[in-house]
Amino acid sequence: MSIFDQFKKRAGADGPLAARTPPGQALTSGFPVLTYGPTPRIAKDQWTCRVFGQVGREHTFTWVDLLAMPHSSVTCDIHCVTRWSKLDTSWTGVKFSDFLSAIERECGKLPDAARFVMQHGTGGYTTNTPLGVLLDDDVLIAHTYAGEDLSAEHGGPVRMLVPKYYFWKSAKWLGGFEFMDRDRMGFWERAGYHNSGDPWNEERYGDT
Ligand SMILES: Nc1nc2c(c(=O)[nH]1)N[C@H]1C(S)=C(S)[C@@H](COP(=O)(O)O)O[C@H]1N2
Ligand SMILES: [Mo]
Repeated sequence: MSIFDQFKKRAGADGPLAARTPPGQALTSGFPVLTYGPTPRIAKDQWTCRVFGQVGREHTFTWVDLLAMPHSSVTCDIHCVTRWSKLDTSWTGVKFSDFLSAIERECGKLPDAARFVMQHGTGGYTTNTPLGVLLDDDVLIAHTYAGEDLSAEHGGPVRMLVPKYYFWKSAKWLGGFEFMDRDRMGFWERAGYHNSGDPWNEERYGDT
């Protein structure tokens, strides 16, 4: 085997890892930081998540509230539209579906009109998905990465993890969920990224 083939094999360009690498992506073992604008520094006891929009009544959750919810761990591959993918990342936090149970306790049953969700990151970042996307079993409101507190650069104390979509669909410094009766585009979606963002279909850019 040539040096080049050995390198490709290590890098996952051939073999079983290739099957886990979406088209046009290259594997990285590092963890690049992709942030538009400054990095907010938020203490855990200052962290809040405001739930508003198409809900019976608004409610703001705190760090203590989050910790009291059922916890789950997810191991998944992540894919950034800037063409890096990272395999086998491990996260702990609260599944969005479990968070939704807490929302329904505090805000009342979600109205049928609540069909889309805007994730709001502290500092003004937004990204949109249909509600159904967030109900997937691997969608986490994450506060722990690889067994450690999530660092500020990667969105700590609390970020979203929506692994089936390009990583821009996972808001760092999660600060709110806005339930919506119709779809509205978030920050990168308005700037030309695809509204859906499925890496296996290479949904990188939209047609707007
Ligand atoms: N609040 C906020 N969330 C964000 C971003 C951002 O700039 N601000 N960048 C997005 C993009 S484009 C990517 S690829 C991932 C990067 O996450 P990472 O820095 O932990 O790799 O976060 C997403 N979530
Ligand atoms: Mo990104």
